[in-house]
Amino acid sequence: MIWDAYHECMEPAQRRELQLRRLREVVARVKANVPYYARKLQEIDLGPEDIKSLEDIKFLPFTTKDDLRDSYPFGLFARPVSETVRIHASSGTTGKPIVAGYTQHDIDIWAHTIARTLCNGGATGQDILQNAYGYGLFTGGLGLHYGAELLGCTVVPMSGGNTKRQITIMQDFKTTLLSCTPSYGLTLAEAVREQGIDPGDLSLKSGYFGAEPWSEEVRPKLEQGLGLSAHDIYGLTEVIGPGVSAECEAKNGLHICDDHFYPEIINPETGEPLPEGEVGELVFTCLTKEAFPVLRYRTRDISALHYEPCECGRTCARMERLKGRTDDMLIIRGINVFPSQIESVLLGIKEAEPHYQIVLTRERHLDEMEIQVEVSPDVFTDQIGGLQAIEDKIRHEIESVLGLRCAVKLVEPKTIERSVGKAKRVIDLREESK
Ligand code: DLL
Repeated sequence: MIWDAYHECMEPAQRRELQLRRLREVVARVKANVPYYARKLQEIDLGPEDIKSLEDIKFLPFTTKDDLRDSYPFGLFARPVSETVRIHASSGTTGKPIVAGYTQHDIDIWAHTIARTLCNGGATGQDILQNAYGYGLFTGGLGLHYGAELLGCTVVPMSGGNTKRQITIMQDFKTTLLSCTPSYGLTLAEAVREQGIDPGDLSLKSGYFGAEPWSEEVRPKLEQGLGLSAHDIYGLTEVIGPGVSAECEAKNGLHICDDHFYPEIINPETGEPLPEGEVGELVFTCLTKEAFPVLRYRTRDISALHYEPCECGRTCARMERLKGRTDDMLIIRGINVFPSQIESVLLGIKEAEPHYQIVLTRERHLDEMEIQVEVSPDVFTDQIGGLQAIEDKIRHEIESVLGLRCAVKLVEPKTIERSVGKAKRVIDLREESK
């Protein structure tokens, strides 16, 4: 089912017309109501009337995470706080959180984009959604919740954690949809296996996994481990939360709700827009939000855009599965490494479990990388020689893919901390070990 066929399957020319009109409107709104944007637009002497085509978006200023931090908490709101009905925030790893405000209209838009997301993954109003994203300031829990209710699903607001109870509820309520981070999905799959439950005996049909990177190799682990079809869903607090884009059943990129969130790909070094299919930094402009619309927000997420219609009938732009972030790229002895590349290698090795950590240290000015990875319990009880051979195999694979030597340490099952939300994969001790 397509939730909003009118907007999701629009003719490209008609879509562009709608986007252009909304772009002019949002520029007018922020110019009138957000002193920061009013100043920026005045500096370049640009107003909504100067935007003649969508390509003119390139003249608009970027917004960065620093701009948001500098205006903490409500400085970039286009509506007084009294007109908002909800606040969310993302903690991030450094500094002040990013704060997002929503009017009732924004909450309604959000619920619609989530309803689209769920329908993308095959949901209908008959389904029971077990929502294991965290409820609270994080956008995952409440974001999914309202969209699922709008669609008519029965929502089980579990939040993250309490794994045993999650599985009992899943069995007793005959949950058909699951939403959580992919790393927590793996934790749930592991618990299902440990309890001797056949995933086929669960009622799960589709899973909505996002909020953190996951590689294509994780998909079969989630699908087989939980007996469902795994869909990638993407979003960020600064733009709205989840509901920005999601995979349909063709799983050929994530459909962007681009009548609300206008996407661009830019060269992260020069800021120049890049053509269709080229890999660069994702940038979003909120076309319809009232309380906190950002212009050309630089996400630091790396992807590529495609515009040809999908076999499912949707015509909106698609983004490729995220390749990483410009700021989680590790530079190890001068070589650029994304944690997702390491994950792909590990999951290609059958003895390795999808639970790992990358530990970086610095010894005598040289970066060292150790990959700690769990092996399955039956492998771990094997002889030491066997373990050594697996370590060598992983080391060799990593070296041939990344061109980088590293240490590999196989660790006992269950020694790497299980996440209930976003997993922490990289432990960078290089500053401390200098
Ligand atoms: O993680 C919103 C969300 C909730 C998305 C639930 C999907 C599901 P933030 O906490 O602001 O918001 O984090 C946003 O998480 O810029 C990406 O780097 C990363 N991220 C989100 N979804 C994906 C995904 C939520 N599907 C940041 N794949 C984004 C890879 C993702 N990374």
